[in-house]
Order: sequence, then structure tokens, then C-alpha cells
Amino acid sequence: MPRDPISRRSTIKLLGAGFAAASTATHAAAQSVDEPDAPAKKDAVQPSARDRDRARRMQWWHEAQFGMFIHWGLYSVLGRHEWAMENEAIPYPEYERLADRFLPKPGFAREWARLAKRAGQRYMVLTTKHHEGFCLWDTKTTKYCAPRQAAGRDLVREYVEAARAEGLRVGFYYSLMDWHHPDGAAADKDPAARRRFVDYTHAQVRELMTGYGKIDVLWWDVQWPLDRHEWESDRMNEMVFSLQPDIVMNNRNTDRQGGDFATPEQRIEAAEDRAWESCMTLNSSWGYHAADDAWKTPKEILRNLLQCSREGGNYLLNIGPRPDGSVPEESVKILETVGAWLAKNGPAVYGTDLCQPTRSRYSSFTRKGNTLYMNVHFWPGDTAVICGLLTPVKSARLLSTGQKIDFRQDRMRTVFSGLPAQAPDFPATTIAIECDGEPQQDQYVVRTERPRPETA
Ligand code: H79
Repeated sequence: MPRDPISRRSTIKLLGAGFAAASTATHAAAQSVDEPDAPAKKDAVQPSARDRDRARRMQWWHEAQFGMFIHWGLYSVLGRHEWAMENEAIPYPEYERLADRFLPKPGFAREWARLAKRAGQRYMVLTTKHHEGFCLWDTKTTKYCAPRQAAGRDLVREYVEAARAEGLRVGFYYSLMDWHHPDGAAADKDPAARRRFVDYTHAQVRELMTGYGKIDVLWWDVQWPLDRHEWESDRMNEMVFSLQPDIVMNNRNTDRQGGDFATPEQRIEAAEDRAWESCMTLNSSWGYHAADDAWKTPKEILRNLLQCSREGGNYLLNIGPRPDGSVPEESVKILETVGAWLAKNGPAVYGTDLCQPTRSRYSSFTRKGNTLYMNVHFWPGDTAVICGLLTPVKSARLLSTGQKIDFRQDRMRTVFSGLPAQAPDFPATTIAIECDGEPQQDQYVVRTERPRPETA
């Protein structure tokens, strides 16, 4: 796919080599409750060979734009959010018995992968182990894993095979924080406990990186209670790269420094000098939460995706399957709606460039090269207007049908007219606007230069 030479994504790639050193304690200071992590040590991180190799490794990821996050584990049996074990202080023996009822149906992973494909998602990231400590893969390090409990199968293997069968990239989420491991809390103060816990963790990561072929994403989470030095994260990452030379990984095992991409959680916020991916839920829980009915609408989800696309980031959107692996119908419906839209309007999202125009209350803009996509999510009726579009417009059409659209343009207003009274498409109707140069909007020219009345 041809790419604009001055695109944001290209710029990020060029910056790749240097950003690790430039990234400082600012990132640590920006942590919120949503954004787990140990306090950062303020020593600088030296750019490594992996930093210099970043552009190559990240290319597919930038183009992918949209991924599926999957939170699935014993908490899915409870159906009261993935933090239920801590939030309800459930005793260990009681929690462990949930494994008896964690019984995935055959073919669950194929259903996820087909759903991701229909949704227009290009990669998947599964919780191989969440904070609860239960492992979904066949690990030699603990009996607390799906193959050695009632499930009796390596669920990670089924997931990997299903994702590949649909042509999707494969990602592993891995929580460093572990509520089940006997040393998982003591590791902070007790050097012997730390040694055991760090060795356990490195061994698990090695299994994940060796047993399942090529893995595309490693998504670390919550490094409490250790910092990057105590985790021996540099050594761990080198081990990962030596086994998976093409992998990309986030920055949550390195005090939010380094890593290939930043991970704003439950919010969209472009990182200054690095790639980023917003991860978000469809309701307000990551793990299955039967009573959580705070579903976002397909329109909210699409607007979020468009905002990520406009600002140069990826969107990792979560599902929380039930213990049998089935996906809540509300989630399926939202994903299918967004996917049907993407099937017709994909060029407005995939492989797009940073987009300067933003001002509209009924549209989200995206851009590729000299094409401005006006994604109208609140349909205004027979005319739609952009203020202060400085770049001359050459032509306009409905993206999904190719139908030509009439327009007139002056310095203040670009007016698209003769539009249908009702929105032709849902959750947005996209007008593809061919401009004579990279589209630029000046929001202030309207206020300062628009002719004013001669008398007050
Ligand atoms: O997996 C999903 C959430 O369960 C997880 N990240 C997403 C992707 C998440 N884990 N924690 N949080 C969100 C909130 C963060 C809490 C913490 Fe802490 C603050 C972890 C570290 C600092 C409280 C204090 C818990 C441990 C220490």
C-alpha cells in the first residue's frame, strides 16, 4: 500500500531508534489508577539493537490498526469482573475450585477468530495468564493450568491455531503480577522469594515464546511488586527477542520506558514520540461480567477507532468470553456492525496518516495522502460543511458507493450539497474528499478573517 512519505507512522518509525533514551520519568508521572505499574526508576534507558530494528518489526502493526483483546480465565466462571478474586477477597482454595467449572466448548477459538475477522480486526491478544495466576497453556511450571485441570486442553494452542487459520496476527498478554504464586507478593522484600518468582516468570515466558511458533505481540501487564531491574526485564526481553526476532512488545515490564509501543488504557491519548495503542472495553469490564450492561454503542466504538486512526494509534478492543468460550451477544453485535462498516469503508481507517483537520461536531476526519475522509457520524441532512479548509478540493464522493457529491468551496466554507435527507450508512457515512495537497484546516481564519458587520 503506498504511504505518504511524511505520515505520522513513518515519522514514528524514523524516531524509533532514538525514543527510548528520550523517554523519561514523565511517563511514570502520568500513571493513573487505570494504569498499573511500579514506580519508575529515573535512570535513562540506552537504545538497544532492538530499538534500531523497530521500524521493521512494527510495520505490520501500524498497518493493522485494529485488534481484538480477549480476557478469559477462571474469573470468567464467576462473571463478576477479572479482579473479583481481590475485590471480594476470595480465599485461595475456593478460587482454585473455579477451575472445575472452566470448561471451554470445542471450537471456541475459531469462533473468536472468525468474529475478529468479521469485525475487521487484524490481530488478536489473549490473556495467557491474568493476575489470578491461572495459565491457559501447557506449562511445566505449575499444575494451575488448563491442561492439568478440568479443561484438559492447551487453550493457548487452540487459540494460536485459530488465529493463524483466519490470517490474523497472534498476540499473548501476560501478567507479571501473580496473585496465586506463593512468592508473588513477598518477592518485593525477600530476595529468596524474588529469585524464585523471577525464575518462574522467565521460565513461563520462555515456554510461551518457544512452544507456539511465531508470536507477533507480547503484551505485558502489571509489573507490581517489582521494578524493571528486579524483574531482570532487559535480560527477559533479550531472551524473548532471541526466540522471536520479529515480535513487538509493549512497555509494561520496563517501568513504562522502552518497549515498542505505549498503552493508554480505557482512554485515547497519542504518545508524543512513540507508537501507541489504546486498549478499551466494550462495557466496563475486561473479564466476563454478566451484569455489566454498560455497553458502548457501535457508534462510540467506531468514533474511537477513527480517533485512533486520525491520531496515529492502534485500537485494541476487548471481548470477555464466558467460561465456555462463547462471546456475549452484545459484543458480537457491536463488532459485526463495526466490521460491516469497515468492509465498505476500510480505506478511511487502515494505513491512514496523521490528519490535521479536526473541527466538526458531526464528523470524525481521517486522512490518507491527499484524501480527506469526512466520516459523518451525526448526519446533518442535505448539506454538510467543513470550516476553514485551506486546501483546494478537487472532487468528493461517497466512499462506500463512489457516488459523486457536489460541493462549493471558499476560504471560510466547504459545502457538500445534494446529500440524502437520511444518513445513507451506519454508524457513519464517509465522504472521500480529494484535495490538491495535504488537507489543512485553519479553525481561526473563520473567527479572525470572516467579514464582520460594519456596525455593532
Ligand atoms: O487486564 C486489564 C486489567 O485487569 C488490568 N489491565 C487491563 C488490560 C489492570 N490491572 N490493574 N489495573 C488494571 C488497575 C491497576 C492497579 C494497580 Fe496496583 C496499581 C496495579 C499496580 C498499581 C494496586 C496497587 C494493585 C497493585 C498495586
